[in-house]
Parts: sequence; structure tokens; C-alpha cells
Amino acid sequence: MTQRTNLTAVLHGVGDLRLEERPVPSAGANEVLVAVQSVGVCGSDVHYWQRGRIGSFVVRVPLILGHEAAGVVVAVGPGVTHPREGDRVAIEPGIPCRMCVFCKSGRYNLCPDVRFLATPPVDGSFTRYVAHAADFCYCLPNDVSFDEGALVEPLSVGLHACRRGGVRPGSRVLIMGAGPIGLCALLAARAAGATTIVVADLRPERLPVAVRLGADAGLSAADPTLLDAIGQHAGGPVDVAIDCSGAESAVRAAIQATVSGGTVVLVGLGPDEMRLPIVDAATREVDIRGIFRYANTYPVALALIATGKVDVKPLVTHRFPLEDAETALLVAHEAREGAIKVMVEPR
Ligand code: 572
Ligand code: ZN
Repeated sequence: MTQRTNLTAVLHGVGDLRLEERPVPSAGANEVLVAVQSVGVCGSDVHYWQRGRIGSFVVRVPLILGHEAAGVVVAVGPGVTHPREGDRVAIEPGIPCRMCVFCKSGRYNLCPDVRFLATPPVDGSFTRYVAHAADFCYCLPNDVSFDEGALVEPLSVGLHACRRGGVRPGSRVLIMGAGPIGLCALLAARAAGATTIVVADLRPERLPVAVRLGADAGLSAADPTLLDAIGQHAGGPVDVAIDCSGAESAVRAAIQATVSGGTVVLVGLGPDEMRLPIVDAATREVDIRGIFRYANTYPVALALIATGKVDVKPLVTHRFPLEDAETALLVAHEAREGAIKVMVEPR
């Protein structure tokens, strides 16, 4: 049953999150109205709340945060045949223009006119009801929970990073950074058939988590002999290194640890400019590739979860009702109590 009020956590300025009743949106043409059940807190939500901007994306308040969402379709707009009322869905948050050369070639994540939830000026999903394009809502298989549906979003980043890196059966992979995205890259690399995966992070408490999720080794990124340790545990230089930290020293280590002819994928965003061994990379034909979010990952991610090939459930460490969205942001920010993925549950 659709309620008439729509409790929403609204960002009004740096550090100023308020609960408000907003009108329930109506599903426009080709849209569905979704009753949001689970939303993951992403690093970008924390950043907008703490700093009010990411690069040139400046929060024009008020803004609703949250872009990792799943819920139940409670109404469908004109023209929608699928999904139907009552369907449980994962929401892919970026709606591209569908008409530009990037959209038409399938690389719709590169669409210059993409509208992405919780990226200024587009509102997100820390709310009970959102209207969203029907074709960017994917039905959850029967045994896939709302939390898992929401986790398809960060898992998509990990899958896209592995695709860009060319991770395949037998690959030896290094992942720098064991936060939620590093761990999703780990799960995606394992599902892609990587035989050896080494994860490094500065925070020692995160390393056993990576090992529990299937890493062959969890190494301290602070270790001055990190490169040797990577080589030892990976059995030589790695085929693919995925940096999920954005730290200059980590990207440098990623380049150095990668085999000639291999690939480094930059996922974490740090400073605009870095001092890197770029001639070493060039002369060893180490490809350095970036990623921008993801494309064409939702159906694959849902299938991997439904078939048990990827288990994202252990990533969820905390759950809060929508009323406690601010605490959720704080716990995620401080990575308190071993927090990995913090979920907000507007249900
Ligand atoms: O889940 C997707 C996602 N993408 C992030 C950050 C968090 N979550 N990106 C990093 C920031 N960029 S951006 O271009 N921007 C703020 C739009 O700097 C997007 C991708
Ligand atoms: Zn995100």
C-alpha cells in the first residue's frame, strides 16, 4: 500500500541532514514507483555530507543522498509493461540519454547527459518512495534479498573493473584497498576465475575480512617490503592490478607489481595529479585504464548472486532505519566497529 507521506533524509548543507516528509512522487511515462527497502551508504554519500562536493560536483541543497537501492514496485506509469506492481527490484541508479554515440554503442556509463541518483543535482534514494525508469529496475530472483539487490551497485563497480582489467580464468590479481569497492572487486575477480588474488590495505583490521571473502593473502600496504610480499604470495608479478584506494603510493605499487604486458585499473579517485613510474609502465607495455562507474552489469551481477557464485551478504555489517540515516553516514565515515557496508532501511 502506498502511503501519502514520504519520509526522506535530506542534506541541507555540510553536516546538516534532516528528516522531512516529502510528497510521494508519481511514476511518469515509462517509470515505476519503488518503495525503497534497502539502500547502501557509499563513500560518495559520506563525502557529500562531510564536504559538500566531489570535484566539480557541488551539492546544491537540498539534496537527497543514496544510490545503492532495492525495493518493491508499488505503481507503474504509462507505457510500462515490465516490471509489474509487486515485483522486487534492484535499481540501477544512472539513467543515460539513450541516444548519444556512447549509449548506442553500449557504453552508456560514458553518456555526458547521464542522470545518476544522489549526484548533484539529481536526488537519491534515502527516502521511502522513488520514481525510476522502468528499464533500469531489474527483478530480483526469488532468493535474492533487498540488501543483496542494493549491493548489486557496488558489485557492478567491481565487475566493471575486472572487465576493464581483462581478469579471466587463471589470472593473478592484486587489489589495493579492502574497503567495500576493493572487496567487491575481489568477489568479482574470484567469480571471473582468477586463481590468485592478493589484497593490500593500510588498515590491518580489513585484511582478515578480505581473506574470509576469498583473498589468498591480505597484506599490509604499509609494509616497506610490500612488493616482495606481493610477488611471494602471487607467485610472481600479477596480470591485473586494481587500485581501489586512490593513493599515489598504492598506484605506484600496482604498476610495479604488474607483469609486463599486464593491466592496471584505476578505480579509487585520489589527487588530480600523481607522480608515477609512467616510463616503466610504458616501456613494459603495462596498460593503465580507468573506469567510470559501470555499464551492462546488473543482469550479470544478479545472476552471480542468485546462483551463489558471489556472496555479497558478508559485506553488510550495519543496518539502520531511515530515521537514523545520519548515524549510518557517521558509522560508514569512521568505518567504526569494523563497518564495511552500512545499510539504510526505509521499509
Ligand atoms: O557507485 C558508483 C560511484 N561512483 C563514484 C563514487 C561513488 N560511487 N565515482 C567517483 C566520483 N565520480 S565523479 O565523476 N562524480 C562526482 C560524478 O567525480 C563518479 C564515479
Ligand atoms: Zn557509489
